[in-house]
Parts: sequence; C-alpha cells; structure tokens
Amino acid sequence: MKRRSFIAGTSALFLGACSKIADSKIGSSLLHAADDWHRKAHRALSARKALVREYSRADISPFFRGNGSIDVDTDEYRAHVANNFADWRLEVRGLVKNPMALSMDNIRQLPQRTQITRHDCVEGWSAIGEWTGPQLSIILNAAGLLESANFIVFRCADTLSGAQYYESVDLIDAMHPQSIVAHQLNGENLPVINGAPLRMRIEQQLGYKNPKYLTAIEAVASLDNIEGGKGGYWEDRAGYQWYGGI
Ligand SMILES: Nc1nc2c(c(=O)[nH]1)N[C@H]1C(S)=C(S)[C@@H](COP(=O)(O)O)O[C@H]1N2
Ligand SMILES: [Mo]
Repeated sequence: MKRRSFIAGTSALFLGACSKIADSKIGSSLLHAADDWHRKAHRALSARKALVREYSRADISPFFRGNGSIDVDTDEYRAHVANNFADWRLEVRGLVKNPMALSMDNIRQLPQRTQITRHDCVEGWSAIGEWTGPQLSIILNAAGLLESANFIVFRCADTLSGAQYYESVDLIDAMHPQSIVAHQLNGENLPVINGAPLRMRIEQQLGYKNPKYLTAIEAVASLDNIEGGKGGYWEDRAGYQWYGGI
C-alpha cells in the first residue's frame, strides 16, 4: 500500500516501468525482497532508537566500582582535581560549524537529563547508577554537524599501557536521547574513579563504549585514520566489537 502511494507521487513514466516489472514473476519477487530488506532495516533502526530500561532509586548499587583507568596520572589532571575542575574544558571540534570549548559551568547550564541505568562490563560485572548531564544531541546541535560528519569520536585524558583511551559511535547512538555527557553519579559530582569531571553514557552499549575523563568530542567522516582505525582503544587492541550493543 505504502509503495503504491509513493509511486503515485512520482512520474507516470516511472509508474509504467514499475508496474511492468511487477507484472513479471521475477520482477515481483525482486520488489518483495526489497520490501523485506526495508522492513528488517527499519526494525533494526527502531530498536536502536528505543530507550533502554531505566531503574528506580531503590535499584541503585551501593557502590559503583571503577574499572580500567581509575585515575589520570598527570600533573595537569592533579591540578584540575585540586581546583575542582574550574578550568576543565570540553572541546567540540572536527566537522562542525561552530567549534566550542565548554566549561563545567557551561555544561551545568544546559538542560539536564537524569537516568538510572545498568552498566554491563564485558569482564562480567554490572552496576546500576543514576547519571546526570546534558544530552550529547544538544551539544552537537549547538555545534552544528557538517553534512560530511558520520561518526563522533570521544577523546579522554587517561592513558592505558601508554596509549590514549578513546571511543566512537555513529550518529544514531550520538543523537540517542539517553546518550548524555554525565557530570554526576548518584546526585554527586563524578568521583575520580568513575571519570571526573565528565564521562559519556552510551546506555545501549557495553561498558567500554562509555569513555571517562572526557576532553574532546570530535565529529569525523571516517574512523580509518583515528588511532588504530577500529574506532576505540579496546577495538584496536583486543578485537572488541565496535558496535558493543547490549
Ligand atoms: N577513559 C577511559 N574510559 C573508560 C575506561 C578506561 O580505562 N578509560 N574503561 C572502560 C570500561 S572497560 C568500563 S567497564 C567502564 C568502567 O566505568 P567505571 O570506572 O565508572 O566503572 O569505563 C570505560 N571507559
Ligand atoms: Mo569494561
């Protein structure tokens, strides 16, 4: 039905060609195959746009452990901790119309989202926490993504075995309503072990896709020339899936 109304809106010539194809047996199976493909792609896309489960306050884990880097071993970071991250800046750069450097006050002044979600680490533990911060979509819309942007890369202040931690997502996950730049855990400023002062929450994906100690958000066309080219620290090293969906 849908296809008919779509075709009706196009030129008579196109309509003629299509109904001729539909008349032949092979033509009609081709059209149905296209329908199936479209239905599946649509279903996959809607699943990725759905909200993940949110929990209640009673479900919050008494302690949210720190994993991977639990501190940043630089004098610069220690100075930021000492002055409460007053000079921390989150850069928004790459394929954007308006590059920005946001202070913690800037971040706190944006509209906020609070969500209680479950974090799942591939190492076999989970924790439920309440995260607060602006939606990444608000920041990206303010920066104005250029047409050529396909991925968002997250840069971090810490190094693990001598290399910077980083991660990336496509624009579907970047624009997801639960993708937030969190500055609070359970109503308090982020503890250092959990990524102070800023960390991403990409709730549809596994723990390693939730980068801590966030210093920059970079819009890029391709991941090929970023670090090892596989889109993230663990993807480059340990063969973790780039799409770490739960
Ligand atoms: N910058 C940075 N982000 C990181 C990591 C890290 O080592 N460095 N570890 C990842 C992994 S594997 C997990 S499970 C979570 C752990 O988050 P938590 O320390 O708040 O528990 O952070 C992720 N983000
Ligand atoms: Mo993890």
